[in-house]
Amino acid sequence: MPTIGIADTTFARYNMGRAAIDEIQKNVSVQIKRVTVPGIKDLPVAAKKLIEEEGCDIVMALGMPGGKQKDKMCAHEASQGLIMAQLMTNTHIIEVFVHEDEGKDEKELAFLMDRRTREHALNVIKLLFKPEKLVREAGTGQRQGFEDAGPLRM
Ligand code: RDL
Ligand code: RDL
Repeated sequence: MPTIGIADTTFARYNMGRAAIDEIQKNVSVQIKRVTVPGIKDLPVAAKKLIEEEGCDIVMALGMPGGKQKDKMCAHEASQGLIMAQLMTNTHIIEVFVHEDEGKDEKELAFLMDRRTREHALNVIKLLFKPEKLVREAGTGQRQGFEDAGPLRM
């Protein structure tokens, strides 16, 4: 049975790990390993350990960069670390970041954090079990959270 790793943070203002696990378990039967770290800069090593030490086949890295400039910098650094961890392990780490200023209020932010997490959980399932489904969606302007952009109309 494949193993999906879930790494999330205490900094986030919504329980993204719980949403991811709920969505995965609604759709497939897999083993899940979850870790929670303080913030997004702690996600790269947490994800790498899930892959190398816990045998995860794919990992979701879930986090919420804050709205300040230093948080944006922090998110960029965390992203680079996550990409490095993917290259070091030859394993996908699906980064799900929702910036705190993406929602116009707390309700919209919570909605977005839930939706983006769940939509990326479905992407993880496709990457693991049905990669041909993603090929069918190529070029269709998929977005996770708010509505899809859609394909270009010509
Ligand atoms: O290693 C401990 C912390 O440095 C680490 O957890 C950071 O990711 C924490 N952190 C910041 O220091 C910061 O300035 C976070 C943010 N901003 C942020 O916007 N989101 C986070 N962590 O998840
Ligand atoms: O690992 C899952 C996602 O983080 C990853 O697929 C990103 O490349 C998705 N993505 C963004 O998160 C974003 O803020 C994309 C863009 N912007 C973008 O402009 N174009 C993309 N992806 O193809």
